Amino acid sequence: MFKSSNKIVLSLFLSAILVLGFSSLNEAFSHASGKTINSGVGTPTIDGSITGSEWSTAGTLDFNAKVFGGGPTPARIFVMNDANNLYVAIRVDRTALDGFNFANVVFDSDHGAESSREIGDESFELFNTGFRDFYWTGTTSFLDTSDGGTNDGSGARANNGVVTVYELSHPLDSTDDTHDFSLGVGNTVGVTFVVVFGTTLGTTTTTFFPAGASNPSLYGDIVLSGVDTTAPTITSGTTTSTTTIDLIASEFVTSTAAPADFTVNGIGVNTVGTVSTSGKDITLTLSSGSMSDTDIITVDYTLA
Ligand SMILES: [Ca+2]
Ligand SMILES: [Ca+2]
Ligand SMILES: [Ca+2]
Ligand SMILES: [Ca+2]
Repeated sequence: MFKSSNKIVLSLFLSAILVLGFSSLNEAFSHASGKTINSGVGTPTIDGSITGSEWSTAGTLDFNAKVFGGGPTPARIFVMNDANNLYVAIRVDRTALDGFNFANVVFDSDHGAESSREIGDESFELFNTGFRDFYWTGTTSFLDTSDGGTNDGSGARANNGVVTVYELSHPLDSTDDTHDFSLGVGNTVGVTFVVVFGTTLGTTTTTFFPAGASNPSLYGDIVLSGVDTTAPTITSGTTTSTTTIDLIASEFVTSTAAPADFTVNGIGVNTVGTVSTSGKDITLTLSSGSMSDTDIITVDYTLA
């Protein structure tokens, strides 16, 4: 079989897409002291499991969750964002998935810290039946979809015998402006978290943290992180077949790296078909073209 791993020269050039600045909505007010979560940059997999380093960059806040028939039970909130989405995980010590449980995240969208919620304020939750995107009508929370809006985001929950984990995501700035917040990196937004445990809808115990949903002046804050737009330095590259290039980067690479992020130039080499990433390892598989041991290959990497 053709092997060329030490004979091809890989010249690696990096570039970055600039993330446009966002207008600032809301810098003037604050909520409960000591309840600010500085969001970290990251893109988790929404599957109800905190796996390896998945949430290692998250900002966290601990609280005690009441559970039906027991508690309080140690719990931790994790918050991350990337350029497009807000991610929240809530981990509660629990040995089995309850018959009925959900997690709800409620926002003071304009960070005004008023004593009552305002029309359009964001909330979203992972309910027994799945992810649900809400807005405040002025008197209650309604599904965005009940008013012509869209259900924006996703969620999953699972129990591994030790903890129940909820993972949720919601766009920072969807096109459903009437029913969703419009946030950008660097913004601060008021927030409170709600977890509900029970056996059925009628037998539940609810924890609000840090405050009940009705009074935003008592909420905590999430400060959205700026996003690193500098592509990782690629420290080495080898070809493991005539159509596969393995690259090693200087830092973790987002799991959302896509073929469009990479351009491969060389004799007979032009199109990246698939990209797989694992930590600092990036594997490009070409969908057209192939390499020989006399080619000089250039990889351009754009971090979206
Ligand atoms: Ca996960
Ligand atoms: Ca407000
Ligand atoms: Ca929506
Ligand atoms: Ca919404």
